[in-house]
Amino acid sequence: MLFRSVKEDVKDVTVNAEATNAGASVLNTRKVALVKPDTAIEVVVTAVNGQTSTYTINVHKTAIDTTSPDDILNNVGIKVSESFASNIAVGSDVSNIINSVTSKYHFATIKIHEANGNEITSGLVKTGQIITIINVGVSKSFKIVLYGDTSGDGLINIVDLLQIQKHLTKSKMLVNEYLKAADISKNSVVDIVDLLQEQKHLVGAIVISQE
Ligand SMILES: [Ca+2]
Repeated sequence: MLFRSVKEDVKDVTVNAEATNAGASVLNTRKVALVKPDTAIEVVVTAVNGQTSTYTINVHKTAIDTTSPDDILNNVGIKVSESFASNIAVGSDVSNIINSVTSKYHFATIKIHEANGNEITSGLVKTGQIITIINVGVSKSFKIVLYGDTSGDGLINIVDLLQIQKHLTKSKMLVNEYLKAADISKNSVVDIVDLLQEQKHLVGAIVISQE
């Protein structure tokens, strides 16, 4: 049996079955009204030798979910603040975020782009990547913040430590989501405390919290 979901306002579906075996024929190609929440559609296939097989397609109407992009992310455990998305574990894969959203919100669309604009469906989650959620005509984008990853490569290492240091000495300033990723203590100021926490993380004395 095949299962298909449609939105609750869909009134009918057209069954357009096609036989993959040469010589087999498919009957019952037709339009079917969807009156009830679940409709079973039978498709009869006749083989070359005259034998018939019946396949059932179960069409289920799903209520339209008007959850906002912010709430969709919050409900899968991603913390949204203004246009930033955080609380994602270091080392997570982009595909996990996509799956967690699409498995819970069937009709929502999620797209993830690298900071350079390339759309991706897998790979390490990094500071600066952009999550876009589209649901019932509402679209919103969020910049990913991985606390401690100021370089945007998805890793926390010496490169990030040096970037925070350069920011504090004002030789090279961090901005936007990269600045936010440097606020490891999450008190809205990037200072020596954040530098020390990054250092402690690198030597394994603490694990930077993404919450
Ligand atoms: Ca990094």
